Amino acid sequence: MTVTEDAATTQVPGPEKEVGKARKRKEDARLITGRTTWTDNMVLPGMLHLSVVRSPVAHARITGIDVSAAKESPGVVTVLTGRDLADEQGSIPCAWPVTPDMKNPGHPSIAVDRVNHVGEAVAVIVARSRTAAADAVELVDVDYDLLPPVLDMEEAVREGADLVHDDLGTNTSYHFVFDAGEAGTGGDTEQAFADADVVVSRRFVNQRLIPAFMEPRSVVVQPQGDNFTMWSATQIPHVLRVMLAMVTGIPEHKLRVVAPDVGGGFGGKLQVNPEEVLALLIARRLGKPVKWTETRSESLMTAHHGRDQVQFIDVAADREGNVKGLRVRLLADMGAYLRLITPGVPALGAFMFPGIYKFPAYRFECDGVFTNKVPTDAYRGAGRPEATFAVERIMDELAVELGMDPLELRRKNWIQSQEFPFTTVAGLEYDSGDYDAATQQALDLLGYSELREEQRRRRESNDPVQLGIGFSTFTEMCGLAPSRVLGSLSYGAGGWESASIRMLPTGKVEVVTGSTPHGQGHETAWSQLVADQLGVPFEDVEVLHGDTAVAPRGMDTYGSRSLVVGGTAVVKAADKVIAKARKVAAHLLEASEDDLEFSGGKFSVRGTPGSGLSIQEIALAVFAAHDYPDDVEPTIDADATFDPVNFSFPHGTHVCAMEVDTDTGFVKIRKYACVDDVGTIVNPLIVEGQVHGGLAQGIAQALYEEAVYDADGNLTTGTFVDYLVPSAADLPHFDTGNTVHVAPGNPIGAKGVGEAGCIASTPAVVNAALDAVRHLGVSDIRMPLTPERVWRAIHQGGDGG
Ligand code: MCN
Repeated sequence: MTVTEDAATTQVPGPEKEVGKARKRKEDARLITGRTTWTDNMVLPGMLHLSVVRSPVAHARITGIDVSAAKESPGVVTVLTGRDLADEQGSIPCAWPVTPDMKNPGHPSIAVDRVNHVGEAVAVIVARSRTAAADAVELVDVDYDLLPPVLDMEEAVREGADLVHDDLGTNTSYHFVFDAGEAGTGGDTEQAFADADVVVSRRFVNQRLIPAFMEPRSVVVQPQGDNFTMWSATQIPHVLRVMLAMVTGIPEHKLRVVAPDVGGGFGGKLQVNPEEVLALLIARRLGKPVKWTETRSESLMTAHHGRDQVQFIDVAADREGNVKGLRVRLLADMGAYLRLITPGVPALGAFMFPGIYKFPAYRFECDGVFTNKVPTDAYRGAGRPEATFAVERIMDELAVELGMDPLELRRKNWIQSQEFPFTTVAGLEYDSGDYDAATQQALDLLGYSELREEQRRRRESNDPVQLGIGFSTFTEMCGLAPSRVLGSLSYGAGGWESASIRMLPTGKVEVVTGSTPHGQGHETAWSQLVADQLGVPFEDVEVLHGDTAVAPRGMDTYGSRSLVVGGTAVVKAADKVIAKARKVAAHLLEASEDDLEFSGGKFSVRGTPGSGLSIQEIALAVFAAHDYPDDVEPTIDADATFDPVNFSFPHGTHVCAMEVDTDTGFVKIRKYACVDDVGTIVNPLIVEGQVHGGLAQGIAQALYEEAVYDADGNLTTGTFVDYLVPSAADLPHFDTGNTVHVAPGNPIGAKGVGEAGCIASTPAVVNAALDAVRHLGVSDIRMPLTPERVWRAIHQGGDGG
């Protein structure tokens, strides 16, 4: 990894500082060796096990359920159906109504009289062991009266189409429009297109993906009288507690939710799962602890999916390559129901389609469409990868149309470094950056000129293996907050974050954070922040999270928000600790507060730096508190919240060099270089790891992964044999670098990194493959770029799909 810094805009941490150190993650030893408590490891006395009977059909009326044989099965305690739970199950919440008239059919945790996708719960077995529960699933006999499945979005919106929910009278949940002309952030889009010299139009398919987190979903519920504790492999214990209280009627103060160590989520655990509701209802009904852990095939088939859009995108420009307008129309597959933020995912993308370019006019329209498939929702990037893919692909197509170099076209149209802060045509205020600097560094890392030369040689010699180079120059809105925006879009969640710092008498520090890591390394990064602020050793800091009884306030982890929002709350709490400790230090040192300076963790009287009291000594002194005046409290603990006024906007340039074997259709990433700007970097090792993980997922969308349904609505990619998650061996070496432009919106100066690699990489890879074979008449290849699709596109035309 390389880092370049722009002296005018960067904050370079000193060598003695923790921030900026490539610390190995303190949590990793226990995570990697499994010496921790994953939810499924938990065993409680008298605990019962749940197994879910799931619909094998996509769309049907339930005409009868016979559970008698299952009830007789050895070890089975009871079997419950949707009818048994109808009065108490409520509806799984959707917290993001994108339009006032959005149609929401409601989502039962367990189907009562109708199923709308394969895998929907129709009965729950409660048994003394997991195997007894699983065996009895086979004995439940359900009669289905089949209805035609609605599986294709473009069919679903046609006049007279079969309906997923006939009581709604339509398959369209909502029609969301953002028009920059009407919003006052841009000109008249139709006029811009009418006046343009060149218009390029494309239809892209952004295929359905499965989050495929490492640890399957799991939930344990323990009832104690009318109190309940739930352990769940969730990203959102705080939001979940609020939502479960609303859905089940269990008072919030009687419900504690704990996310122990969680093995990945990627947005897939940003959800209120039907099984969490069912576990709670059944534990309440039986007065016994219960556990549900999904199998891997249940996970692929029923945990929410991501992406799944058909994108119609038009770009208008003049002959010189100045972009004049952007028009986007989306069909976004909601699946059968609206889950926590299903409708909001494409709506979030609405603000990112213009990318880093100065489009003077922009119009976005999106239809959220119901189909008989598992619902979609957040998956790493949630709306932003889809938008970035479309704009970065169409910029290449425009360059071809104009006969321009794709990078030159981008340069001509992107925001210049001196123009920040820049308000885009979508109304966002981009904070800081330098797209030229990141691009230059990425080209150097790639060895751009030599590869272009090799491309020319291969083309001239008609080599069966052709070489292409693809770009993605991207930005994203992350650091999800501010509440002033999010709180008005959704109900149930704003965008602030909270932290508490407890100074223990022996000088050790407990940091309580509302951010809930599930693989991001917050314990390490937060310790680095606190070590610097308070001047205490990194090792003396412990970070507590994920338990609503320990960390009562929080908005959890998603949208690359934790450092920018949660980390800042930690810094602010540390500042309050220092302010409180200053009072105590003044009293103990018999000096005025104004005469004290705080440096390297120590208060000393100005002019006598050798003497004084460390903040850790003060923590012990307040424990005794024997001679304090009334206005000095016997604690220096502090709480803080942070709610920024804007998102943060990391950016970067990703460049992929790709070999395409024109005889076989096999593609191979020859080299991948990327330079990301995530503002101040707290931990370079974590940042590089986050970029690597994101790249793996973005490249997987380009080359390997797709959730495929057959004509009856069965998921045909329901195992890891068919759903191709790449391993490290399938991925190239990554050459990564950073430029650093401090984010003005938070005192750390950081921007989020958790989704960057995933958002940026997909179009770079597809653009590279197309660049390799465009001279053979190929102008699109549908993702994922399987050898068969690539071969077909080269030899039979079309997008190979
Ligand atoms: N960081 C840093 N310097 C920066 C930015 C971030 O050192 N300038 C560090 C942070 O301190 C934190 C990590 O990088 O340790 C990620 O920070 P951030 O960008 O704030 O993202 P979040 O912690 O909010 O994580 C959410 C993000 C998302 S949205 C998905 S999806 C995702 C991701 O993180 N899912 C993950 N990374 C994942 N990593 C793992 N292992 N597992 C997942 O499920």
